[in-house]
Amino acid sequence: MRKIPEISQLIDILYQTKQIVVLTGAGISAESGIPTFRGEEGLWKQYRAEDLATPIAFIKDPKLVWEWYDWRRGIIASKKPNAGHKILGRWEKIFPNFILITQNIDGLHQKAGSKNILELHGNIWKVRCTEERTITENHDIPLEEIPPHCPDCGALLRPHVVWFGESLSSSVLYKAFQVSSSCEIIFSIGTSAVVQPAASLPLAAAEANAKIVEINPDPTPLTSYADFSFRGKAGEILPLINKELNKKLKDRKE
Ligand code: BJW
Repeated sequence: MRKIPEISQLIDILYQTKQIVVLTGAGISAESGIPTFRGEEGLWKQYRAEDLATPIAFIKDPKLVWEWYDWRRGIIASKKPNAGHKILGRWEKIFPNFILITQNIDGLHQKAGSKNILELHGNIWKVRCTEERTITENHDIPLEEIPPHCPDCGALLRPHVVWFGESLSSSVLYKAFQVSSSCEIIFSIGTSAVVQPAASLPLAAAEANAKIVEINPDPTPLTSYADFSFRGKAGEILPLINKELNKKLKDRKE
């Protein structure tokens, strides 16, 4: 098995850390078979974000936008959490103050057992009434009607996700900055670190003297700020870190 020298240093820090924050992006779900947004295989190579992931696109053509989300819901529904999701689910039980902030809307972290989650960009399994703003769960695959309408008032329903140019939930964002600015270590896993305001969370943590750990096969704008930079897939690197962490925890018990 591959040995990465930095891991033992990271474990020493993790072992003494009380506040851990993990920020995840589409890359953590890539090994589950869910496409990322950017890069050669990313959704934005095939589709234009302006046509599908903005409020203007939805006003212009709600059917087109919903067809795209219906297609993505079909893909996501058939996918399972991978080793990366599962390890983060377990860390929540090991570390007393562990918060997971995700940009992902796929719900795979919850499927892997994570509970303490801040979903920055919403959830693809929720729909929101464009008139009443009520949010409900909807797991229909395919959707019964495209575009779907609110059963109570008949108005259009929209995916409960955050599109470009839209504000994130202020309470979720406030909490995300609060925990990032008070943690001792922040992991940035599987995100290109270009979409704001999520990309600023690790920097807010660093300003408050937290260590930054990045896990990504490719460098990102965050890489030069990272104290630990693991160049690889989340589903490979997280098990390596977890293995060393378990060894250390076992030694402590003995
Ligand atoms: C692996 C891997 C493996 C592969 N293991 N890793 C300040 C400056 C400039 C612009 C702005 C700014 N503030 C706001 C903006 C505008 C905009 C923005 O940031 N634009 C930039 C792109 C320039 N932000 C917004 O509009 C946000 N709203 C906002 O801030 O409101 C106030 C405001 C508005 C306008 C102006 C100013 C203020 C909202 C952003 C909403 C993003 N929405 C989406 C769609 C969600 C719904 C859906 O899924 O349909 O969210 S876009 C898309 O990008 C999605 C993601 O959550 C998000 C981030 O992408 P992510 O997760 O990083 O994925 P990728 O594909 O980019 O990267 C994957 C990474 O994984 C890669 O690095 C791979 O290498 C790696 N990887 N395999 C580990 N196995």
